[in-house]
Amino acid sequence: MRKSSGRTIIVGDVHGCYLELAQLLREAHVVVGRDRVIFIGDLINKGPDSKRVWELFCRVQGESIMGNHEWSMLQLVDGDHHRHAKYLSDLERDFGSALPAFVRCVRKWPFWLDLGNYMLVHAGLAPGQHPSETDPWVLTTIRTWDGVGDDLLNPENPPWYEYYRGKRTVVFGHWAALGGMQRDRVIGLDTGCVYGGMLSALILPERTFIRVRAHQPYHRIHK
Ligand SMILES: [Mn+2]
Repeated sequence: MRKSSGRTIIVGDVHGCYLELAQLLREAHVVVGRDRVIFIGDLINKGPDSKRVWELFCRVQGESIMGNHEWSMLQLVDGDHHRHAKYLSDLERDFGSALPAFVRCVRKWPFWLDLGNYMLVHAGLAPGQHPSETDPWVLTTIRTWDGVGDDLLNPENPPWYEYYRGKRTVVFGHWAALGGMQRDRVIGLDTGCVYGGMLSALILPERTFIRVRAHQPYHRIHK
């Protein structure tokens, strides 16, 4: 059992940036078994070293919610069509014989996590809806809200968090172009490490941040 004195360290979108993750966890002085390390999803793809990210995730006894990249991996493994099919062959090459163990691990990840004062979700929430009644597709991909939920990415529409009225502070990733954001009850943790930005973590209960600069851009950003 974890001691109550442990911190909770919530890590933004890693996307295979192993070196930056290792540095972030070092700077956070993570105590394995005492501190709770929770990832916001999208540990894999785009960056250089998804497998080593997962190995480090295991070493710190990490937990994660589902990112759209892990979810699309499960869909591909299960034989469903997905437009990001090319990522699976990259993962097969990167993970080799360890891929089935990673897939088994990811199948246990929830789409959201309620920490009491904080609600964790990879992309965001639909207005007025608890994540338990929200389509996982929305939870893992939403950026903007069109009034009905058909078009979750249109930059002409307001960001989903403009509509958020809940009590808990929502912590999310997924939207690197925001460059991270912090409001009263909304915290964005994706600071675009894989695009040459930074890797961010939120430390609770202090509500402080640690940020590590990317060693280099590993992938081109697209909207
Ligand atoms: Mn994402």
